[in-house]
Amino acid sequence: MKISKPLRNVILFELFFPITLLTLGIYHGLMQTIYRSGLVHSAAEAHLDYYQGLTLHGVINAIVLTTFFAVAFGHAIMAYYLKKEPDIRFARISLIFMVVGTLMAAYAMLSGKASVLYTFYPPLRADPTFYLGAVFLIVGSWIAFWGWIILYRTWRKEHKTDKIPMAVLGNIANFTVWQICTLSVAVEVLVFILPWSMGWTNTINVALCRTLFWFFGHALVYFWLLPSYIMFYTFLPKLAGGKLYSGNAGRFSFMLFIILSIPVGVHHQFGEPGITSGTKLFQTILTFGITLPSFITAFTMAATLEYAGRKRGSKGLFGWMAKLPYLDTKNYMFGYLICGLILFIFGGLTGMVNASYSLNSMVHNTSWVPGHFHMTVAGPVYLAIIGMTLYLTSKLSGKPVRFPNLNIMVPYLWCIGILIFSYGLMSGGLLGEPRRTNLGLTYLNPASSQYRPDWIPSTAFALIGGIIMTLSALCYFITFFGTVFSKRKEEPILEFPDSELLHNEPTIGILNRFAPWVIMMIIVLLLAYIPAIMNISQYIGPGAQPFSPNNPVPMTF
Ligand code: HAS
Repeated sequence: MKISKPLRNVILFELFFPITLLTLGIYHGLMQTIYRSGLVHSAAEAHLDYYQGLTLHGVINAIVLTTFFAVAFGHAIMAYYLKKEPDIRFARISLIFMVVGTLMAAYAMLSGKASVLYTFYPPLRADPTFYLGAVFLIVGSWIAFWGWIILYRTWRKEHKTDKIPMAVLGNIANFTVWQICTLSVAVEVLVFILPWSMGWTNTINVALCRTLFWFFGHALVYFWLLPSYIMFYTFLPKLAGGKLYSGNAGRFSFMLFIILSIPVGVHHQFGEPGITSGTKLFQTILTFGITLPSFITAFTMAATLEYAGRKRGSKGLFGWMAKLPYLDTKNYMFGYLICGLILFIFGGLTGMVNASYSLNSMVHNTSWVPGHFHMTVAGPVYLAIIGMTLYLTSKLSGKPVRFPNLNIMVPYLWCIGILIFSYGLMSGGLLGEPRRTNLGLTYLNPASSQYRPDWIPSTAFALIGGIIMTLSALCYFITFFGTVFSKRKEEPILEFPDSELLHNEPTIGILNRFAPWVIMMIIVLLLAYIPAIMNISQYIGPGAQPFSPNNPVPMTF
C-alpha cells in the first residue's frame, strides 16, 4: 500500500536514528568483552570509564533501540492492517518527545554524569537530565499509543464483528502492558529519584525503588519481545514458504502476555532481604505461568516450519529442518527470524533456571544472567529489530537492499557469536564470575591478589563470541547505511509478507476483546504486588545517601 509522506518520514527517522546510535552501543559491547577478558587492566581504556561504557551499551541497545523500533513498527502495522494511518500529530509529538529524551540521557551519559547502568538502581545517583530523558522517551512512546487507540476504536466501530488483525492485536496487547508497567517507573523517578538526585531529599528507600523498577522491568522484556512474536506469527510462515499452523494459538499467547507480563517482577529480587520467601515463591509460580505463551509459540512455530519444510518436499521426522530457505538472499528476513528462534530455545530454558527460586541463588548477580539475556534480548529481539529495520527502510524509501550476500551472513554470524559468547558467560557464571564487573582490574589481572586463572577460559570464550558478534554488526551497518545512502530505484511502499492460516479457524469472542484480559491482569497484579509492597514497607531499612559506582564513599552535592 501507499503511505503518506509525513508518516513515512516519521517511521524512517525512527528507524535510522537508533541504528546510528547502535554503532556506539555495539562498540561498547565489544569493549565489555575486552575489559572482562583481562586483556586490559584499566578502567578507561576506551576513553570512557567502564561503567560509563556499560551504561551506554545497556541504555542504547536495550532501551533506545527497542522503544524507537516498537513505535516505528507499531505505526507501520496499524497503518497497514487497519488500512488507515494514525493521526500524524500524535506521531510527530511522540517522535519529538523521544528524540529530546534520548538526547538528554545521551548528554548525561556521555559527560560522565550518569554511569548508573540501564537499571539505575539507587543509591547510584545520576544527573537529573538522565532521569528526565528517560521520562521523555517513555512519554513519547505513550503518545504514539494514544494515537493508535483512537485509530483502533474508529476501525472497531466500522468493523464490529471482524477479527482484530493478529499484528494489531499483538501491538495493542504490547502497548497496553507498556502503558501500565511504565506508571511504576514514572512514580519511582518523579516521586523518589528526582528529588533525591536534585538534592531536595537526603536519602532514598532503595528496596522500594528496586521494587518499583522491577514492576516495570520484567514487563519491559516482553515489550522488547512482542514485536518479534508479531513477526513470527504473521510473517515467518510465509517467509518459510508455508502457512501459520494456528492463529488462535497466537492470539491466546498475546492475551496471556497481558495478564502475566507485569506481576512477575519480583523474580529479579529473589535476593532482596525485605521481601518474604512466601511472596517470592508465589512469583516463581507466576513466572512459570509466563513461560506458557512462549511454549505455545514454540510448538506453533515448530508445526508451522515443519509444514513449510514438508511442502518443500522434505522427508522423515526432522527432514523439514534442512529444507527451509536459510540462505535465500531475497528472503533475508527468514534468516533473521529463524536465528532468533533458535537462540530463544536456549534463552528461554536459561530463563526458567533463573525463575526457580532456589536455583536463582546460584546464578544471581553472576555472569550467567547476561548469558541468559543475550540469548533473549540480543537474540530474537535484536535480530528481528535489525532485520525489520532494514526491510522497512528499503520498502519505505524505494531503495533495494545493498550487498545482499553480506546481509545474509549477518544473522548466522550473530547467532554463532552469541552462542559462543553466552556459553562463556554462563559457564563462568557457574564458577562464580560476577556480572557488571571490570574483571581486568582484579580477578583477571595476574598482579592482583584476587587473581582467578580458572576464569580465563570462560572470559576467552566470551571475547571470541564478542568479536564474531561485532563482525556481524559491521556487516549489518555496511548493508544498512549502504542501502540508506543509495539512490531510490522503486516506488516507496508499505508492504509486509502477510501469512495465511493453515486451518479455517472460528472467531473466538474472548480472543477478540481486550477488556477481560486487562481485568484479569489487574487482579493478578494486586495479588502479586500487594504482599511485595507490604513486605517492603514493613522491613524498610535506613534511607541511603547517593553513591557513584567508583567510590565507596557517599557523593557530596
Ligand atoms: Fe529473563 C533476567 C526469567 C525471558 C531478558 N532476563 C533477565 C535480564 C534480562 C532478561 C535483560 O526468573 C537481566 C535483568 C537485569 O539486568 O538484572 N526470562 C525469565 C523467564 C523468561 C525470560 C522465565 N528474559 C526473557 C526475555 C528477555 C529477558 C524474553 C528479553 C527479551 N530473567 C528471568 C529471571 C531473571 C531474568 C528470573 C532474573 C535473574 C537474576 O537473578 O538476576 C521466559 O519468558 C522464557 C520463556 C521462553 C521459552 C522458550 C520458547 C522458545 C521458542 C523458540 C522455539 C524455536 C523453534 C525453532 C520452533 C519457554 C519460542 C525450531 C527450528 C529449528 C530449525 C531448530
